[in-house]
Amino acid sequence: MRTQVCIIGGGPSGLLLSQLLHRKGIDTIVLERKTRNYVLGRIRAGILEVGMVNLLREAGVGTRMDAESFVHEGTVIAYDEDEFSISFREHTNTDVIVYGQTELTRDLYDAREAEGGNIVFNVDGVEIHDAKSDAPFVTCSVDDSEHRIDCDFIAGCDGFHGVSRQTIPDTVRRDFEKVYPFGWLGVLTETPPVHDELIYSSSERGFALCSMRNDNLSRYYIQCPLTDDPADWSDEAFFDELKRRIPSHYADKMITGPSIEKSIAPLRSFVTEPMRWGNLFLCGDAAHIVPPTGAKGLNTAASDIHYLYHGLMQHYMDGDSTGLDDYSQKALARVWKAERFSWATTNLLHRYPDQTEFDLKMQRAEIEFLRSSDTAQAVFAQNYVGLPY
Ligand code: RFL
Ligand code: PHB
Repeated sequence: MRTQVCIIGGGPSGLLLSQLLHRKGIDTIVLERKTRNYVLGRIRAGILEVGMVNLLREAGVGTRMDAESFVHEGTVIAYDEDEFSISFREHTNTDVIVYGQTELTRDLYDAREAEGGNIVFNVDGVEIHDAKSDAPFVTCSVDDSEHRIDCDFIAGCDGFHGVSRQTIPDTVRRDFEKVYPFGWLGVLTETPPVHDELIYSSSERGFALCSMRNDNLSRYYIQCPLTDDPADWSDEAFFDELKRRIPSHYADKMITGPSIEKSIAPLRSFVTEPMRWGNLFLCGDAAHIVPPTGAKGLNTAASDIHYLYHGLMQHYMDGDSTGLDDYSQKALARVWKAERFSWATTNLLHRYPDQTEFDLKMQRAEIEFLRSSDTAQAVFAQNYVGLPY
């Protein structure tokens, strides 16, 4: 088999790149280790920045998103019984939308399939060969038959546990990592959200987040020890704990219901440099991870795709490789800023096992500064809605 761009990973990054390139007449093959239903079963991001929204529209997959998503002009920050709102609209003249990763991934699959896109599911043993040469190729097996895909470029969109990043030799690659001493226990319920804006809440019992997908689908999280098992958390125990971590007027009106998904995500900050090795380009979670506190994971994947898409278009349409040569540097410049915001927001709102009384006072002072300073709120809003590409 031969294609122009071989894309490893059929998550949002790989599908979005494939769909954008297809509309410019550039041929791709997407290799996905799991099934379509498995990928769609993962409950992940919920907030989209305007840059990602525009990219999805450009990819021709904006119709359902535009009809069904919800605009959020601000967010609530709560601490114990206190709270304040930060207006994105007032400080940045823009906003974010609520549209789940599951939905946008479904839209991308539907579009690729309707247009005859080549997505191969259930691939095993993907290996990247000769990435430094002008004739790279990928081998894999599907249903026990071996395949070889010759290509011009390889896009490594295979997430944090994929093979693409590991293909870059240790002598070239540098990894930067921080692992946090807690995770997030998340629950999805078919109940109306407790509030029309997200509530990020810092309490002495730990962090909590009240989010949503639509009018009758709520997504709630609580900070938990990494050693916890979701199976040990009954729905009742989860909601009891959540209610203790948010201001009581929200807790009193919260409508609870049986969970339809419950899982624990560990929190990690991670960046690998460089994001290009020869003709292999890393995108999204394959290259970087953020703790979810800033809602930046999926949005940063989208900015990588923007840079790579433009670099590939320049190469194929104008014979100019500048965009590809600049890919790693441009993507990383934005990634590190999203990393900083996600790390700082995590530090601001979570309880750490080794926190001293002094550390707690510092955290409280920072939250109160954010509450009282228009400038600090403008900085928060600017980061939350997403830095320009
Ligand atoms: P994905 O979504 O991990 O997709 C990678 C795809 O590659 C496939 N794959 C392979 N395919 C072929 N061969 C191999 N060897 C392969 N190895 C892996 C995988 O099956 C998968 O389908 O990465 P992508 O596309 O870069 O998208 C990134 C986003 O998924 C991610 O940044 C966000 O979901 C992060 N994230 C969140 N971000 C937010 O902004 N808000 C959130 O609330 C939020 N919650 C989360 C999250 C990530 C989580 N993970 C990764 C555990 C919650 C969780 C649990
Ligand atoms: C979510 O709705 O899953 C969500 C929203 C905002 C975050 C993290 C997760 O910061």
